[in-house]
Amino acid sequence: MTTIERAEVLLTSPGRNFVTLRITTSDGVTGLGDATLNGRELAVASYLRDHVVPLLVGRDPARIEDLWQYLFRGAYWRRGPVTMTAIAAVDVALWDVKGKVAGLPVYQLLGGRSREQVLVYTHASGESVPEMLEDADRARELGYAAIRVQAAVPGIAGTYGVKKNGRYEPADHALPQEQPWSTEAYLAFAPDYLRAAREHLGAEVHLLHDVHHRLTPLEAARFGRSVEDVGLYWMEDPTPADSQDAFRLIRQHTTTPIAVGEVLTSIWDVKDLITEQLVDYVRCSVVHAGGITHLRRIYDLAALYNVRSGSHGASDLSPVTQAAATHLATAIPNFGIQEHMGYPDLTAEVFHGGARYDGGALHVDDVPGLGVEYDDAAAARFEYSPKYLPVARRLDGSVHDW
Ligand code: EZ4
Ligand code: CO
Repeated sequence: MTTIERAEVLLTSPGRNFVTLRITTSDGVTGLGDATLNGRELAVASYLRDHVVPLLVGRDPARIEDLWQYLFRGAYWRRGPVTMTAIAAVDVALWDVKGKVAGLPVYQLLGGRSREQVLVYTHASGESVPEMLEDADRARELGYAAIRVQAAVPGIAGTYGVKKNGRYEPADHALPQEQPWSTEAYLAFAPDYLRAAREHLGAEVHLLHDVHHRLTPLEAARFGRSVEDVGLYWMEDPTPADSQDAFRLIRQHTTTPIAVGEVLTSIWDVKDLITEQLVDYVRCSVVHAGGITHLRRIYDLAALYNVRSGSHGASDLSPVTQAAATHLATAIPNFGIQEHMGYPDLTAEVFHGGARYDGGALHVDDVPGLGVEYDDAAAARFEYSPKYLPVARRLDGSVHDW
């Protein structure tokens, strides 16, 4: 019988930190899984190295579902981002192995092609509204038909979600940067720049906006209502992630579509949102929500309730995740849209291949598995060093929500 012979946890930092799990079978087939949890990378690396890899060696790599259940149900401690990212890394690496063994791209193993291409949205942002609009023009020139727009709130230094010097990398400090936050200033400013973006870009562009969990349910309801004329594709993460209940109130008051999920890690965290149709898009990711196996389960539940996918795809999710998400998006019936930011130039020196961007969409090549290779020699040139996401404080000094 073919067994899992080796599982290695690989750390590298080609432009930013990435953790990768590589599984090698007794037949010499390798598979890759992303294990990157932004700002908490070493916790997942240890979870894998110290507590998961010893359980994998000697097992049948073909039994993806059984290994998923074993690692999830068998661990006693369930859910949470560290656990679910570790399980995802194993799951995605095993799908990669299965594809290579079968000689088929992963989307074929998931039921085959449901669409010709995977619609993506990218980010446009600026320290000022004209700068944001200029960035949106650049995205249009690159062919993007869907754009997430964010502008720095005047008087609020270092607004989250805005590029600095043309680069979007929120986790770029050795210790967390503390950023001020004012809900009042944001609410007074954001509707106007969203309107300016709509006027500038015209009716045919999909416009998205990320609230980054900063509002109360009532504030989010009012905000959603106040931008209904903009016709947003979605309002992302309006409230802190802990409460699915919050969305009932938001839903009663606005027809602005709602997307949520990038910090949610299991089907139980989105169950009420989906079954009560409180959101329009689920944005969980392959890497943080238990891999292809579990995200597929979430999206299948969503399909029953007319909720569509909108997988998180920021650049802290590695090219392995981007490829896995694109395979899944190619196969599922209820795909909505996929986030696509691209990576720092150096990233391609370590991760070869993967999903290809062309004409506003992502495409996967018909190669066995996920189609991503990891270059050990290149990876060795980029040493991991701790980097944190910022922490938001209100103007009175107290910690605000994500
Ligand atoms: O804050 O990926 O939709 N994208 C985002 C990102 C996330 C980071 C967190 O690691 O909101 O900027
Ligand atoms: Co977001």
